[in-house]
Amino acid sequence: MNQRLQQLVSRRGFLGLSIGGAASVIGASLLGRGAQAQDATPEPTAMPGMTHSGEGNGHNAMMREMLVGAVDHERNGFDPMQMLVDWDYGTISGETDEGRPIREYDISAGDIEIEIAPGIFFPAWAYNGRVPGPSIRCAEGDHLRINFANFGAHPHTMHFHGFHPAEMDGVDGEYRGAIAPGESFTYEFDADPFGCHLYHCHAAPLKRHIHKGMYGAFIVDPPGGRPPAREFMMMMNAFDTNFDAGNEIYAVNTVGHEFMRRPIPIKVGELVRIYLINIIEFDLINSFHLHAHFFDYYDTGTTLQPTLRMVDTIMQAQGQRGILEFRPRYPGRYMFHAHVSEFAELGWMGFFNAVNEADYGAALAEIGLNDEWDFKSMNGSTVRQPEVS
Ligand SMILES: [Cu+2]
Repeated sequence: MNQRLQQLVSRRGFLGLSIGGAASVIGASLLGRGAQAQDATPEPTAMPGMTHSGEGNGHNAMMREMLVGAVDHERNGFDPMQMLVDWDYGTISGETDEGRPIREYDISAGDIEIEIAPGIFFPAWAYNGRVPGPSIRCAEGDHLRINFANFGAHPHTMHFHGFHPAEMDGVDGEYRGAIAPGESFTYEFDADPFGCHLYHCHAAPLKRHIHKGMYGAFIVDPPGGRPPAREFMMMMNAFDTNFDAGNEIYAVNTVGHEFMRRPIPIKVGELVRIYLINIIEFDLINSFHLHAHFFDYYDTGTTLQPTLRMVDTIMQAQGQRGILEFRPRYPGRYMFHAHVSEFAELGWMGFFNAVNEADYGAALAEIGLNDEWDFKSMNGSTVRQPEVS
C-alpha cells in the first residue's frame, strides 16, 4: 500500500464512512498498487484518448491516485460540468423608477443526499436542490429580489456579499434573522459592486450550515461588461463525511476528480475566464494552480485591471474569490489543482483539454457535451454578449 496515502487515509479516519464509500475511495487510490480486493474494485475510468500502456505512463500513474468510477449526475440532479456554465439570470419582472431592471430569483432551501465521489454520499442542505446553489448573475445596478423559501428541516438564511442595507444581510438573530422551516422572505437590494461574489447561509452554527452545502456564486457584471471570453464558474468546496471537523473529499463544483475524468474543453489562443470562489470549511487556505500557463488575477473581481499579473498559483481563504484569465498557448491536456497536495489527492484536481479550433467539436463530443454547452460558456455576460467564435 502506498505509504503516503495510507497515512492520509488513517489521518482522515475513513473508517467513519459507510462501507461502500470507504471501499470506493480507498480502492481508488490504493488498490491499483496492491493485489487485494481487485475483484470488488471497479477499473479506473479511462480518460478520453488515454492509453493504458504500463507503469511508465505518466497519465496512467496519475490515474491510480484518483477516485475511480463515475458519479451519477442524474441522480444528483446536477452536473459539475454544466455548473461551470449555467448562470441563473433570474427573471426581469419590471424596472425601478430610475429605469433599472428588477431581477427576481426564486431560491428554496431543502435537505438532499448527494454523491460527492463515486459511491460516497453526503447528507447536504442545498439551495434549489444543488451544491453549490444556482450561480446568480446580474449587472451592476440591477435591482434584485431574491424570493427565498425554506423547505428544509432547519432554519436558514441567504447572506450575500456586496453592498446592501443591514435588514437584507441575512444573518441569524439580526433583523428578520433566520427563516424557519416552512417560512419565506424576500431579500431585496441593488447589485453592487461588480465583481465575483458569493452568497451563503448565515444561520448558526455557521460552519455547519456552510459545509453542508449552502453557498453559491453571485456574479455581478461591470457596466459595459468584460471582454468576450469563455467563462467558467468554479466553486472550490469540500465535505466532512464523518463529521470529525476535517474534510474527506475536496473538489471544484462538488464532485471529486470529475474534471480528471472529463477534461474541460477549451480552444488554443482564446481568452479563458474563471470565476473562482473558495468556500471550504475547516482548512485555512485553499489554492489554485494551473500547469504550463500563467494567468492574470482580479482579486474579488471588483476591478477591470488585474491585481496580479503573470502568476500560476493563487491562494484564497474561506470566502475569498477572484477572476482568473489566461490564453491556452499549445494544444494538450493541462492540469489545474489545489497546490495543497493532500487536497489534490482527495479530489481537487482536474484537466483542461486545449485543442485547436478544428478539433473543438470532437473534444466536446468525447465527454458528451454539445454546442449548447459551448454557447453557454461563451455567452455568460448579462451586459455584453460576445460573439461565438
Ligand atoms: Cu443554513
